[in-house]
Amino acid sequence: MDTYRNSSPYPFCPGCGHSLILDHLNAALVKLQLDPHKTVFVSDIGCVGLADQYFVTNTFHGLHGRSVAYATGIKLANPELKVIVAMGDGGCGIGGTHLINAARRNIGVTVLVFNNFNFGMTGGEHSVTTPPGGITATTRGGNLERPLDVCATVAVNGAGYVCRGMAFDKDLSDRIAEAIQYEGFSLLDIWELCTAYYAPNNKFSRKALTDTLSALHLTTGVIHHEARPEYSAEYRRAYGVEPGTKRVEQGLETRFSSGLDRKVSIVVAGSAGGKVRSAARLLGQAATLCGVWAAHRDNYPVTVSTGHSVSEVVLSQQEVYYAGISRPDVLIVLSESGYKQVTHYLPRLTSDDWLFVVPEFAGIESAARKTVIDAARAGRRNAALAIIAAAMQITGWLPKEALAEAIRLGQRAELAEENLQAIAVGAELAKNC
Ligand SMILES: Cc1ncc(C[n+]2csc(CCOP(=O)(O)OP(=O)(O)O)c2C)c(N)n1
Ligand code: SF4
Ligand SMILES: [Mg+2]
Repeated sequence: MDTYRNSSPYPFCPGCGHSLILDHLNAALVKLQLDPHKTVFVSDIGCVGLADQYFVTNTFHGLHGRSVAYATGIKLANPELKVIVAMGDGGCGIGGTHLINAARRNIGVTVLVFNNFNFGMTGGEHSVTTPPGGITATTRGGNLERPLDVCATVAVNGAGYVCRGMAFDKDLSDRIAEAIQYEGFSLLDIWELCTAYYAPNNKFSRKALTDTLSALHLTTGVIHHEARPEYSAEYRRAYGVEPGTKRVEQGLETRFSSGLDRKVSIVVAGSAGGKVRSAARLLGQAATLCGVWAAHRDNYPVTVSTGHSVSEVVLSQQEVYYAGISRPDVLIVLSESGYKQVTHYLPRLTSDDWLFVVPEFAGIESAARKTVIDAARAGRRNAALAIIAAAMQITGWLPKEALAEAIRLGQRAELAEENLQAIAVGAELAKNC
């Protein structure tokens, strides 16, 4: 191919460095003769973010500062692609951590920083690279912040190829080509002029670029070049998988039918260690095996092995768009700490609802149909599942076979046996209620 540009002219202000850099990028692509179908041009936001649409490669345009994160995902999903990012100095500030992380991983992405020392698109505000004393829309008295050394930052964090240059450099396209050919993470910090804002506000010229480099003791050319393993290849080696290959779906196919004729909610209030969350998850899976939609939320303190553990499950024949519960149809109280979390539900329960409690809460007053269940036979850790099984039997919403199947499909044999027994205990208890 003799060009990777399409026929549209660039939209930039006269003299804007962005046009120069993009012409060098085009020359580099021509030199490398990359397959445009296997090349992805990821653009950031700002004037630089307009760039991708003038090229015939694949493109991706997203949020400000996130281009490197997108590029990382694209490379990881398909390591055969050449992924090139065009981002401004503004994007480097907003998405600086993505740059650092990409460098740490040495992911095979090439980043071209279109460094014009200000936010061009939004009116010339200062950025992380604005030189000391720089006059911008947001630093009228001169910039007081130390400018970020983009090259040193990524080099010290593991980037394999790092170079600083200027939009006016004759050999810029060669450096860009070198960077693209480098297998790991490569970055070029390319200094240039924003002729609408930074240059006129600071009488900044080509010479001023060089003077600023010396004043900041910065050098140009290839600053760092080392051979390091590239992340997407390492990932495939370490995990023995091809990123991007389709996973085998392990869906829960409908095999049972449910007696559910409306949207219902079940709240299970217990304590840490009482397997409340796993019992609620099994309930949701059993519902799915019956072709019922299920939403499941948990509430527990950050210190996971102590305190309350409350799970809320919403079941419906239709998709569940709202999983909030103002009044549960079934409330199961298993422990004091769980009880304290759900007391607000108690006055709302009506005679249509069910309240299942272990014997120590037999005294709770409620308008609901109260059932005291002693699930001690199932063991303290399995009481939640046993009472859920009993509740499903009493309400007729889900068959116990669906719960048993959810256990068999998702649990290790030793654990499955214990849980299947809990269901059997629950079904037995339901008969006596
Ligand atoms: C998160 C976020 N903050 C702010 C903006 C507004 N915004 C759009 S372009 C821009 C400045 C872009 O500056 P730079 O990345 O240096 O690109 P240039 O315009 O100089 O090419 C800003 C701040 C945005 N789009 N997203
Ligand atoms: S505002 Fe600045 S960065 Fe944007 S196109 Fe104009 S000169 Fe270029
Ligand atoms: Mg800029």
